[in-house]
Amino acid sequence: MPASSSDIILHNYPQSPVAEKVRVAFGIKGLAWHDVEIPRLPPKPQLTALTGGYRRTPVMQIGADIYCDSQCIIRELERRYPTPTFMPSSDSGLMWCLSRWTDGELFSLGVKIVLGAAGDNLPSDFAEDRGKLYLGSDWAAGLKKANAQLPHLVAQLRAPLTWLDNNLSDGRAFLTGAEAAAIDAQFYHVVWFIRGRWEGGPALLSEFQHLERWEKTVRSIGHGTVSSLSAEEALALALSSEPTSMSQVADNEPQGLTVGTPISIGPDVESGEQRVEGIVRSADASTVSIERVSDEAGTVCVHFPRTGYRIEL
Ligand SMILES: N[C@@H](CCC(=O)N[C@@H](CS)C(=O)NCC(=O)O)C(=O)O
Repeated sequence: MPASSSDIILHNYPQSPVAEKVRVAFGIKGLAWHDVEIPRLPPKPQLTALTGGYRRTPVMQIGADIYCDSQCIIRELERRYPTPTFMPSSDSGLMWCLSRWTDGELFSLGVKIVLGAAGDNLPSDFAEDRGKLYLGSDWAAGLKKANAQLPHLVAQLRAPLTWLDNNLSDGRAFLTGAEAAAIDAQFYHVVWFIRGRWEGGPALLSEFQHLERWEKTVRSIGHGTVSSLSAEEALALALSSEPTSMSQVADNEPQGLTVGTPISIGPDVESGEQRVEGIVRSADASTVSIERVSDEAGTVCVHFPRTGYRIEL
């Protein structure tokens, strides 16, 4: 079935833990979506034609609106499909703050354990690419250090696993109660990664019976309804659509952005990633959206989170 400009498209690949977070989020909301499989390593020309250079996984596309980063994707899904909510407890602010830990510190710990344990067994192109992305320019030394310090890294992970196992020990189905929340997907993706990609993962997790029960419950939610789509079809859809997001900058903008300000934006880490250029279409405390025009994708609006990203004017 051909995709329409209001359909959800996820650019991702099966092994990506951050994509798994979003796939579970689709499951929580029972959404239908199109799956575009992208390469695990750059170049990713059809993806970057849409994003303007952002190469990470996943990216969500709805017509000519392109959502970079799982934080932005989850926020937009909640806006477009409010029921069932990603925030069933009355703590949405706390949950967003907690997600900075799951997506930041916790994910990075998972990456160090998986890459560090694999050591010299990683294919060299993959080790170099992911090394630079997550450990910076001195990635080879970082990888060796992670390998040598594995027991220390595991101890860092085991503490929060113990806390959350304890949290689940009253028999609740999900982290905040009876309903699945965004934080379940946000925590689950790291557990999924550790279990599937580190040989010591299953043994570590077997210590936590409540966590393992929760893991099964989250897994049983599934990924919503998925159908595959080619990267060419996705690009053609962007070209034939117009962005639907509004054009507006909220008050008290700390970086002086206004509609039409030219900026560049990228993850706020020293990873050598290409920054994306465009003109501001909208901005508020949580999100900045830029407009770009290209022959391949036409006019697109590319959305980024504010936290974790650096804007340069
Ligand atoms: N903060 C980003 C992190 C995305 C991320 O680092 N994803 C990994 C895959 S799990 C990645 O991009 N790896 C390199 C690649 O896929 O090219 C998000 O939440 O979406």
